[in-house]
Amino acid sequence: MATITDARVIVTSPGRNFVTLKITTSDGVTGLGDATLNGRELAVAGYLRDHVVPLLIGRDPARIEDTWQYLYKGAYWRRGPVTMTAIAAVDTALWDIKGKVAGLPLYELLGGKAREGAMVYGHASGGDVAELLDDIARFRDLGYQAIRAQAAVPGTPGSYGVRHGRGVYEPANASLPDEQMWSTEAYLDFAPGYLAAVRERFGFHFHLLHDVHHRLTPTEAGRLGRRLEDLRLFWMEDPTPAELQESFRQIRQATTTPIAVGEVFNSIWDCQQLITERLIDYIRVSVVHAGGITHVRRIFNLAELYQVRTGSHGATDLSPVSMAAAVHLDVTVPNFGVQEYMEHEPVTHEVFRPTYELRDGALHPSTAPGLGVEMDEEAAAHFPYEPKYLPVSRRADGSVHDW
Ligand code: GCO
Ligand code: MG
Repeated sequence: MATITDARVIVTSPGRNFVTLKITTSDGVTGLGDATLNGRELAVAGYLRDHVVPLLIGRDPARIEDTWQYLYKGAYWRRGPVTMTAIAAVDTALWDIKGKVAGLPLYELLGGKAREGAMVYGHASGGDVAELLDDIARFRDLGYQAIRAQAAVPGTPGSYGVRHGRGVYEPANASLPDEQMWSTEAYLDFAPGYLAAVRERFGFHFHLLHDVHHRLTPTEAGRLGRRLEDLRLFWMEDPTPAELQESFRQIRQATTTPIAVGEVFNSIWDCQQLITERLIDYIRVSVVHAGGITHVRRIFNLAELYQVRTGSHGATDLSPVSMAAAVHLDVTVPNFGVQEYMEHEPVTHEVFRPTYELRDGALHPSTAPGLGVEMDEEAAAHFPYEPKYLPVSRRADGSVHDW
């Protein structure tokens, strides 16, 4: 029996911070797992180094489910983003190893392909409506079949989801949290108009998405969803913070605009009511923040029973290791909906070399064994960690709002 002989946590910042777990076995096989929790990276690195790595040495790398249960139940303290991101990294690395040992790409171990590629959505944004429309045109030219649209709300600098200059949108932008302004009234006056402008200019032959980023009350969200119905959105994302899951019943009663939730969820228990009461249409959990491939597959399977489709989170803070894992899972599950995909900055690929490919608006996994991602550790050492926080938002009266 092979055993785990080494597990190392690598923190690197090629373009942005990433935490990666690299596991090595006595047969010399290595596996990678993403452990990046945006703005709280070192908490996961410490959890892994201090409390998980010592438990891995000497274990059988083939026993993925047993290791998952051991780390989840054995900690006594369950769930939470730090714990579940750490478990995810171990789980993903062990699946990578299993694939390499079998000589098979991960999707084969997960039951084989149900589709050739995973349709992705890209992030179009603009400082004003004209800029947004130009950006949508760019994504259409690149062959995207699904596009998310966000424009800066006039009078509220730092609106969520809007890219500055030509680079990728990166919300974790400051060494202490940037304070941004929020006005629900300004947003609700403005957003329906620019989403309508997108449909007027480009028509209905592509999927249009929009992220509300937890900013509204259920009443406001219901009203917005109703106003957007004729635009036939693919989804309205995170209309309201999801701790109060029954609040989605009210949104449902108000509108047929489909709802996507779950990028901040970390376990099946966070999704249970939303899925089993069909209060959402898409579940957005990701491999890295919800306990790895083992646990996310369980969530997707639950969702399938209730005709809830998948739409995993895939912003730049999910490393290419996560993206690879997501694509392998996406092509196998029957209830796949869409995969979020933000291209990483070119410098990120000096460290992480994924083999998935974007063609015709879909990500295609390669046939390389395991995840199909290499990590250049020498290159990683050239990009030391830089403290970076997500912003906070405040209302006009100075009080803190949901960001
Ligand atoms: C999305 C998300 C991101 C998050 C970011 C936080 O839909 O892609 O809302 O933009 O804000 O990933 O780390
Ligand atoms: Mg989002």
